[in-house]
Amino acid sequence: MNPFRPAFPLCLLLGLATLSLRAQTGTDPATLRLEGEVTKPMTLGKGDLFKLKRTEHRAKEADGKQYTYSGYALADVLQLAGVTLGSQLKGDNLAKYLLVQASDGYEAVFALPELDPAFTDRVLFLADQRDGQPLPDSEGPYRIVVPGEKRHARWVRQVVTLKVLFAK
Ligand SMILES: Nc1nc2c(c(=O)[nH]1)N[C@H]1C(S)=C(S)[C@@H](COP(=O)(O)O)O[C@H]1N2
Ligand SMILES: [Mo]
Repeated sequence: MNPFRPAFPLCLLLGLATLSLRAQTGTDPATLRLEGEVTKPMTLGKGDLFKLKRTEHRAKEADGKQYTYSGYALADVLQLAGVTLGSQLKGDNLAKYLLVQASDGYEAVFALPELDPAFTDRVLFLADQRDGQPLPDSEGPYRIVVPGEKRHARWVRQVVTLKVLFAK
């Protein structure tokens, strides 16, 4: 018998198992793109984020209830791809901004100093949980949280791309 024959059904089985696992969790772990003015454009898998320190924020929603969002600082996420923050955020680099894009086409912009810990103590982050649970598909897997901002218009739901761009 051809020794390579058993490999085919095995691959098929593994493929199907992966597909069904994805269907169960409802989220594709590799959907977040880091692009533009970054050293290393990349598609993030959940494994990349697990390495980062988690941050959280308690927020009052429109329904009057308090929720705790948690996730990863945008500065840390962007640093995975390499971005000019900290000591590099000066001169021409001050004309760069972050464009956040969602799966429904919604977009919002942040100036880099807004998310740089060298400039501000406010930690803008990419939330993947609320009250310890993964965000529902209607919001997640990733949503921007902007602590202290009075309107939640930049709390972009269903984030698919983080793009660093030049304003000039
Ligand atoms: N992807 C996406 N994110 C979005 C929006 C949107 O239309 N699409 N609307 C924004 C606006 S204007 C507000 S006020 C908040 C509302 O969030 P909520 O539905 O969780 O209350 O989501 C923000 N994030
Ligand atoms: Mo809004």
